Amino acid sequence: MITRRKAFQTALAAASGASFLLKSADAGEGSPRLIYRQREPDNLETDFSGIRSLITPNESFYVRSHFATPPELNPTSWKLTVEGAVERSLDWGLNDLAGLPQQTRVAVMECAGNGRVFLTPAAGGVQWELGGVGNAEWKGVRLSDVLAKAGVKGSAVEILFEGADKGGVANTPKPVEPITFARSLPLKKALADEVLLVTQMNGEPLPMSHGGPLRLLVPGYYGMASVKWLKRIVAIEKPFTGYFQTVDYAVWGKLGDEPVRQPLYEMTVKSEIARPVVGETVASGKTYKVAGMAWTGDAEVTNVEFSPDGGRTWVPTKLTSEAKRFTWRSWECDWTPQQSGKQVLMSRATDSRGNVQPSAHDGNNGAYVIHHTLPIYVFVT
Ligand SMILES: Nc1nc2c(c(=O)[nH]1)N[C@H]1C(S)=C(S)[C@@H](COP(=O)(O)O)O[C@H]1N2
Ligand SMILES: [Mo]
Repeated sequence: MITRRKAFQTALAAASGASFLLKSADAGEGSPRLIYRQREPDNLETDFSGIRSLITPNESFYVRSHFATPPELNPTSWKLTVEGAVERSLDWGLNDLAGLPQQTRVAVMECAGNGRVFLTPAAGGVQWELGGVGNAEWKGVRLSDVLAKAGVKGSAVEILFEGADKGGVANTPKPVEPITFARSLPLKKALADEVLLVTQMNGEPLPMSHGGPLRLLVPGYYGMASVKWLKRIVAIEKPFTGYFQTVDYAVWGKLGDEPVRQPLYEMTVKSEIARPVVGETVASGKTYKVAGMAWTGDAEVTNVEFSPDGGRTWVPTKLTSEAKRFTWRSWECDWTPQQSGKQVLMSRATDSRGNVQPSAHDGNNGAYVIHHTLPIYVFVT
């Protein structure tokens, strides 16, 4: 594929004799790079156009952190407290966790704000494009095994998770005190087989930026549920109504006729086009392999369609990886553009529950759950 960028790089390399430039322009393999969306706290997204395998390498995996990384991250002195409505409180080190059966889960994690840059009118917050999502192999112990050691009492309704990080927030109205990053799970999900306390990511010790030495992993839920730098677990007898549960990472639902805040939990069906990218130049009359990924919550992606004309007509694509619970699926489609000019490409996934990506964003979701068919415009020459 000779893109305009590549032609430019080729010309530049020829002019300067610097052949290494060609190499970087050619880079068809290797790990996708990270793109800064915010500095301090660092928020980085994956260059989604560089996705070429089902597993997102650690060095390419998006980072979403609300506060500065907590300073005390020594794995040997790290303590996890489990308390609240339990028979026995636990004060465990990582060596205690290592004594439980080790489990691996491959799971996709998407920030609930991924795709925010596509919202019109523009919404505040980190301007994620396509790369606030990744798929990794996580290893650790079942949360349910740890909770069984503590003995959750029958009065518990939710399990609360607190990170070691805290700080101020931008949204108003806001509390004055520093806020800890904390989220809860309904008891049923907390006890589910897929939910892990994670110490390894893609075969390496869990990197600090991804919550090392210990994080929660909640497959099927948006990323905010997977609390990083996990310090404290509390079995609680009333639903948690903290800042990151009801103000941030919450959407408008309905109780009868009344709009009420509801915590975000499960991911919704979504697909994204990795290639071509926005603004790419593609040649008419030549076949281009459009490629991307698709994922959903606790269901399977069953179908992905492609539209070369902004959603007017749709053609089937080929799913190129197996359906596996909680992971994403790759898809591709041959496209031979005929007309030159600016064209809007879209993809649309369907899952096994019959959910289909909508054509427009639901305003009740505010700046979250951005899973409508996203317009990727390209120039056909
Ligand atoms: N303690 C803590 N946990 C956290 C966060 C955070 O800021 N602090 N961010 C959450 C959000 S919004 C997302 S999307 C994921 C991102 O995980 P990652 O940085 O490993 O990609 O972590 C979640 N867990
Ligand atoms: Mo997130």
